[in-house]
Amino acid sequence: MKTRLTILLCVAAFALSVQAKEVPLLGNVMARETMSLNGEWNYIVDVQEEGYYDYRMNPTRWGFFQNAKPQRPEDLIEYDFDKAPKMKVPGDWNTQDDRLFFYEGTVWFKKSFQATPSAETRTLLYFGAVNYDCRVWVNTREVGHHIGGFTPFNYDISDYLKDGENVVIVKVDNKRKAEAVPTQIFDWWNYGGITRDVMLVKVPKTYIENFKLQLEKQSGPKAKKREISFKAWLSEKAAGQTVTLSIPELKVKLPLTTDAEGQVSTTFSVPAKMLQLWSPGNPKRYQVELSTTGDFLADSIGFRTIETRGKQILLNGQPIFLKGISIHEEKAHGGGRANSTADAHELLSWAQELGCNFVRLAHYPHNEYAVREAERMGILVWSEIPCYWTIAWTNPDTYANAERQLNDMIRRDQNRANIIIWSIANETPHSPQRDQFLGRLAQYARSLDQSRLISMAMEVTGASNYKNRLHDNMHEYVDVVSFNQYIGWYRDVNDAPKMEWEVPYDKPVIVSEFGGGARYGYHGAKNQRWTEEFQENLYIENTAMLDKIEGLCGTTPWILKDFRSPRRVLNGIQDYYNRKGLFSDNGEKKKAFYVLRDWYTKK
Ligand code: GCB
Repeated sequence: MKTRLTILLCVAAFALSVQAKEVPLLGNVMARETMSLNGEWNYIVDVQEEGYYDYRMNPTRWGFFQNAKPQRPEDLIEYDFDKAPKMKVPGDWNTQDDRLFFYEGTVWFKKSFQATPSAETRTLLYFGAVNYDCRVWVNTREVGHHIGGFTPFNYDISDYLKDGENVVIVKVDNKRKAEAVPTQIFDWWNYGGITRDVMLVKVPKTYIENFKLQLEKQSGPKAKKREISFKAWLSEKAAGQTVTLSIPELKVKLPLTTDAEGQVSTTFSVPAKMLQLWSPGNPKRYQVELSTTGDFLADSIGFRTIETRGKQILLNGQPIFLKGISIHEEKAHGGGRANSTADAHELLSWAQELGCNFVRLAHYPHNEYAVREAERMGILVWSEIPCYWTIAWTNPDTYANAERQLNDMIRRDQNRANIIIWSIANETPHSPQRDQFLGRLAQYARSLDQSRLISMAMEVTGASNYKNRLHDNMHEYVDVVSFNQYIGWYRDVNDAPKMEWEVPYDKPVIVSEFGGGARYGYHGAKNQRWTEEFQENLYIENTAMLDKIEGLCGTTPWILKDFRSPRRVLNGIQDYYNRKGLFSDNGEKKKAFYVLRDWYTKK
């Protein structure tokens, strides 16, 4: 009886020490006062989660997050972070330790840092992304648990810090699960680890949590004034605070007073003549500043409108053809997760060489550097959450997870002029449950952001006598009807020239994928699989076929570069790479590159 009581007390004490301190996502983290925690972190590979569960599979209070050290010679402690090897954060573990190339499981990370907490400020611990499931402790106290591998999150750790040395420990688990988003199967490498930046962010006690600034839809091409709407919210429901918005180049300076929710919102106008609109040909951005008595935030923001009219997509009121390409977040050379402006620049320059004005950042939200670099270079973006293939449509936790990822994707990037499409899914099997799940997601996206288009990559559902028909109940929810098709690769080899298309909706159409595989340097006849000639011919026939689709407003062929995938096992050809790239994994151009480039030149 006594033992049971002790156990209960221990469990209660353990539960009390576990307090979630997650706070809503901080917008525009790059403009804040930060201290980077990037660099070398010690790591311990923990196949059986020995550092979290005891031998009865109950969470143990003696886990690795205690960062324990023997106090007496006879003490038994079977781990030691300080003797463990180190790896780079941000970074995936698969490409940093040969033993972990195929590893899917738990790895613990530890970093020490110096702090001087002050009562006047708060400190947030910000993670750009951790794949997939992570728990975080600061000075042995758990601060939070996060799932989802491609979106940022932050904890207020002010009350956990001490003067001098502090320790942060992160348990990362990238095991695939049926109820996860993405689910158990997906065609890309499941890179594990702390894959994006980690930092401490110093903010005042009440800080500007996020804001949204956007150009309202055209009031007609001849309008003398342009309307811009602005909304900002503080971290606390503090009424009567002044938030000043200024855009010096546009001579805007607006002091606004917060309401009971700690929010300000307004719409103001600027002379149309004065405002240069952001576009691929002129990616103009304005310096925007927000200030309160204790906080200051600056960003470079572009103004543009995006809308549809019948089967057209209009950028700044003008029809545009989206010359796109799909991209995975993998480094241009050698693989591994990309996470820097330089990584992004290399991939995006290749896209520009192809003649692209648009990229599909597949199949999950890419890092913020990539989105910002594309914006600076004048490249429009389709951004997506990983609702890919067979999601657990009836599981409420899965829905909550997907919605959370959508929320954080939008909240992070809502001021990026180049993002024009939020995509909520890719190639999902039809069912009423799916429609309900995705319909809800589409409505949620719209409730957060009415200034962009919503789409998803659908599939061709019926084909007979060379007639392809798209039917998807989700057509009602999207602004742009997009679909993937693999004629010439997975089906109907040689038949692309005969194909007809029917997309029975009065909405713009994007072909969000087409393509086929080729091993760079492998040559042969055009009907020989895996040769560059096969892929070249596929692009010739597909582009001619796509020209016949009524309302085609853009394409994002699959894919810019060969990328790692565990599903691609063919020795000597694939070697764990999906070979549908127009560039090889070493950056060499395949013949099909030139076909697409020439087609885009004519568009
Ligand atoms: C698709 C998927 C993409 C795959 C591609 C392929 O339809 O959307 O993730 O990698 O096909 O290569 O099969």
